[in-house]
Amino acid sequence: PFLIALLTHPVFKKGDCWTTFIDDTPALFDMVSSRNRAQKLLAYLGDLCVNGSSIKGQVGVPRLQSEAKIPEIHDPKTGAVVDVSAKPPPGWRDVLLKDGPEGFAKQVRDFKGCLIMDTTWRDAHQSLLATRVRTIDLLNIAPTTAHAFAGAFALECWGGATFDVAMRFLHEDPWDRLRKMRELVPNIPFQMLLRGANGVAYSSLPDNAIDHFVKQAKDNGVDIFRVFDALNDLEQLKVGVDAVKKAGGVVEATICYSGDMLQPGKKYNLNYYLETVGKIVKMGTHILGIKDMAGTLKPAAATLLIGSIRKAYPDLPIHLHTHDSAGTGVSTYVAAAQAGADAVDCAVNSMSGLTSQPSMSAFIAAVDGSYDTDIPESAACELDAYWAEMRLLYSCFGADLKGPDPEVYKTEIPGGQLTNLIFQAQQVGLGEQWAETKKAYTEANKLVGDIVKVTPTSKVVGDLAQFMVSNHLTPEDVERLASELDFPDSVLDFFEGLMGTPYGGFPEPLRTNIIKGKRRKLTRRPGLELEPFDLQRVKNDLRARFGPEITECDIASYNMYPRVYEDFKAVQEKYDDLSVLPTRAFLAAPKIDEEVSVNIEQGKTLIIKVAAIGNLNEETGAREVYFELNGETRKVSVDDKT
Ligand code: 3PY
Ligand code: ZN
Repeated sequence: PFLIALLTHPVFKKGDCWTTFIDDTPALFDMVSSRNRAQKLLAYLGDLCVNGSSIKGQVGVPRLQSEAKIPEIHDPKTGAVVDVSAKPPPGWRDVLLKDGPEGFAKQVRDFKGCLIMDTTWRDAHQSLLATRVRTIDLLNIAPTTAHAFAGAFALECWGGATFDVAMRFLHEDPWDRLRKMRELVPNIPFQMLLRGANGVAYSSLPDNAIDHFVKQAKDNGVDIFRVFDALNDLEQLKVGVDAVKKAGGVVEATICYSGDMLQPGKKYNLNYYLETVGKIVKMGTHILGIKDMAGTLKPAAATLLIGSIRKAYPDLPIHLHTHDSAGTGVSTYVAAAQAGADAVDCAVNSMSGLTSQPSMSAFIAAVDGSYDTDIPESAACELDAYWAEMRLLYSCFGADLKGPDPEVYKTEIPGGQLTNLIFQAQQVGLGEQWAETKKAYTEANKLVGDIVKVTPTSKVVGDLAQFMVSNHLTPEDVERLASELDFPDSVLDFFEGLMGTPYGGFPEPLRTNIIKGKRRKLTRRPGLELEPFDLQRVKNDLRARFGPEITECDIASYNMYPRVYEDFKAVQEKYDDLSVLPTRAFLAAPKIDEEVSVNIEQGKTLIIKVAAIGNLNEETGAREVYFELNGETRKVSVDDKT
C-alpha cells in the first residue's frame, strides 16, 4: 500500500521528486492508512455481497430504500427554519455545569411543570429494535436533536444493553459513540442506565471495576447516572451510587417497581416502597428514579406512590420511567405529574408505544395547558420524520408487535424482554408457544420467590420459563427434580447469590437443591467475595496484545466483557471501524453500481460502488468481488460460505 500511495502521489507522478520526498511528505502515511482502512471496509462489503449479513438477530434486509433525510425544524415562535449547524440554545446541562449536581437537582425540583427525558437513543430502541440502532444514525440526527429538545431534562443515550450490543453485535466502540454524541449535543444532559454493582454486565463485578467504569463514563460525557439494582438490594445499589458520587456525576438512585401494588396481598406494596425509598434517601441521592420496567404502574398506583413519596420528601426530585406495554403509559404519566413527579420518560413518536416508552407528543398533548414540559410539540413531531425512517431502516430487528398487552399486569415481563420473547415465539409461529411461555414465566417467577424482574433477574425468570417449556416441566417437577436438572447458567448465578439477595430471601429448599455440588452459596454481597481487578496489569496485558493506543476506556470495556471485547478487537483488526458505514450498507449488500458514500473521518470520504461479483473458484471456494473506490478499481477475495 505504501508503494501505491507513493506512485499515485501527484508530486511523485509529476516527477518533481527529490530524495527526501518520503520523509518530507507525511501525507503519504495518511494515504497508506486511508488505503488500508478502505481495503478493510471493502473486505466487509465483499463478505456481505457473497455471504449476506452475519449480524445476529437480523431477519431480512432494511425496508428503507434510500438514505434517511434529516428533517428541517422550525422555531415554534417565529416559524423560521432553525440553523442546526449553529450553537444550540442553552439547556439543563448548562445548569448542571454551572451549579453542580445539587444545584441542578434543586432547579429541576423548582421547575413548574413536568420535564421529559427522551429515551429514543437507548431504551426505546433497546425495547423495540433489539438495541441495534447504530452510532452513525444517532450522530446524523444529533445536531437537530440538540436544538429541538434543548429543554429536555436529559437524553437517555448510553448504558443498559447498548454497551454490550454495540461491541458484540454492531462491532462498534461504545465509548467512541459516547464521545461523538457529546460533541454534537453540548446542551442537554446525557443519562445512562447503570445496573448497580453489575455495571453494564449481567452479574456483579469487583467494586473497583465499577468505580473505574463510572469514572470513564463521567469523563467521556455521561452526566446523570440512573442506578438500579435488579432485586432492589440496597447494598448492591450502593456500590453504583458510591461510584457515581466519587466520579462527581448526578446520582439518580432508583427503585424498581414490580407488579401492581394495588392488588391485595402483594409482596411489593406501598409500605415496601416507602421503606425502601427512605433507605435510598438516607444513602444520598440527587434525584429519585422510579423504574417501572414492565409498565405495571397503573394511574391510581402512580397517584398513591408518587403522592406518598412527595408528601414524605417534598424537596426530592422524582423521575418516573415506564413502558407502554399495557397501553396505559400516558395516563400513568398524567397521574404522576399531578402527584408531583418532576420528570417522565418518553420516546419520539415513531419509537414509542408498545414495549417502549409512551409517546412524547401524546404526553405533551395530554398535559397541554396544565403542565409545561419545555419541549415544543412541533419539535417532537418534526424530529419524528427521521425516526419514522429509522423504523424502516431497522425493520429487520423489530418484533412485529400489533398492539398493547395488558397481560403484563399478570406476567410482569419487562418491556425489552417482552419484545425479545415475542420475537423468539414468532420465529416458531407464536400461537401455542407464546401462551405457554407467558404461563411458564409467571410460574417461574413464583418458583424463584416472586422476585423483582429486570436485567439481569428477568433473564433468570425468562431462562427458567423457557427451560420449563422445552423440557415439559411443571413447577412441581422443578421442585421435585431440582437437584438432578441441568439448569441454565443464569439460574445458577442467581441462586449462588451473584446478583444479590432478593427481598425476603431465597426460596428453600429449592436454592440448596439447585446449586448442590455446582455452586457455593454466597452469604454476603458478591463484591465482597471478588478479588479487586489489578487495573495496571489489565492495562499492561492489553497493551502487549493490542498496542500502545489502549486507553482506560478499553480497560473498562474489557473488565465488563472480556470475551466480547477481544472479539470486537478481532473484528476491528479485520474490517477496521465499521461504525462509519451507512446502516443500509452495513446490513445488506449494496446493489451493483449503487453509490455508497462513507465518511471515514472529517474531510475524508470514500465513494464505493460494487462493480461485479465473480464466479465461484471451485478450487479455493472463493469469489472475487470488484469495487470502484473513488473511481479506482479494487477487488477483494471472499470465501463463499453459502
Ligand atoms: C437494562 O438493564 O438494560 C434495562 O433496560 C433494564 O430495564
Ligand atoms: Zn426501561
